Amino acid sequence: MAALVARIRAGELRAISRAISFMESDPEAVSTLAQHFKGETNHGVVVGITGYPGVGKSTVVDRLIDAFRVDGKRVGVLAVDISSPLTGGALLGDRVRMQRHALDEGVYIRSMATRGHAGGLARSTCHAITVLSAAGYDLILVETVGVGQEVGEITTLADVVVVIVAPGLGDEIQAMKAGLFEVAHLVVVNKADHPEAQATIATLRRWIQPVLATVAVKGEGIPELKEAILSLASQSSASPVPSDVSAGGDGATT
Ligand SMILES: Nc1nc2c(ncn2[C@@H]2O[C@H](COP(=O)(O)OP(=O)(O)OP(=O)(O)O)[C@@H](O)[C@H]2O)c(=O)[nH]1
Ligand SMILES: [Mg+2]
Repeated sequence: MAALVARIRAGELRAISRAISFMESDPEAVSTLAQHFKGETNHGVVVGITGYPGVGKSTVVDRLIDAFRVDGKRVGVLAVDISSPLTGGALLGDRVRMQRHALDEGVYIRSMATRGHAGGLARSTCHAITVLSAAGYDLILVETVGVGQEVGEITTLADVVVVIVAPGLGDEIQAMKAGLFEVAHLVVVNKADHPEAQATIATLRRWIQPVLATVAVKGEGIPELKEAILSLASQSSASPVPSDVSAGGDGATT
């Protein structure tokens, strides 16, 4: 285990994957690794990217990877699949889209399934964040679909929560009802190339600030989003390492 930890700290991708898989399947591995990572304070900025299926979360993440890499930052991505009929097929799309980063040593991308049980997102994602932090990633981007309890769970894990919506009033109202905007540090209207986008942006800005606009497929608005994320992260830099890694895999937070 000590050898594995050393390889994780050296940023070895295979060691990182092994440790995350280990922790997903073996509560004992969780507590052993937790001992090694205990007291770690210098962790990457965790950014939650959430929103309804198809709003463009993965496309935004893909472009953010580029933007952070230009700055020389190392980026870990956790694409969390909540295994619901709503998100069927999402994982394949994520993998294909982000595949172009596969040869970049500074980027680690992993899809995670939560198998639909309560607290699943918090537990397995928290472990993965701990491993990526130990491996020295500067940014850890967590993509989750913003439905159900995952909405609340992401706030416990992320330093900065970005809620993405697409133009069209229906989506906004649904998101409001689900409490999505309440957890947001930043709201992004993606697909700003859509004819209805300006109306959506104007409506949202009456209720909430800040609202950014992006056209992720073209990379538009991504530099501004990156800056906004970094600015918010510097304000919340006192946040501790996720703490439930030491809870022996039962998902309890302390
Ligand atoms: N016109 C337009 N299309 C976009 C934009 N961003 C993403 N898309 C398209 O929207 C579709 C969904 O994008 P994804 O990035 O897969 O969306 P997602 O939110 O990750 O989807 P799930 O993971 O399935 O919930 C794709 O076909 C994208 O090419 C944009 O800014 N403008
Ligand atoms: Mg996606």
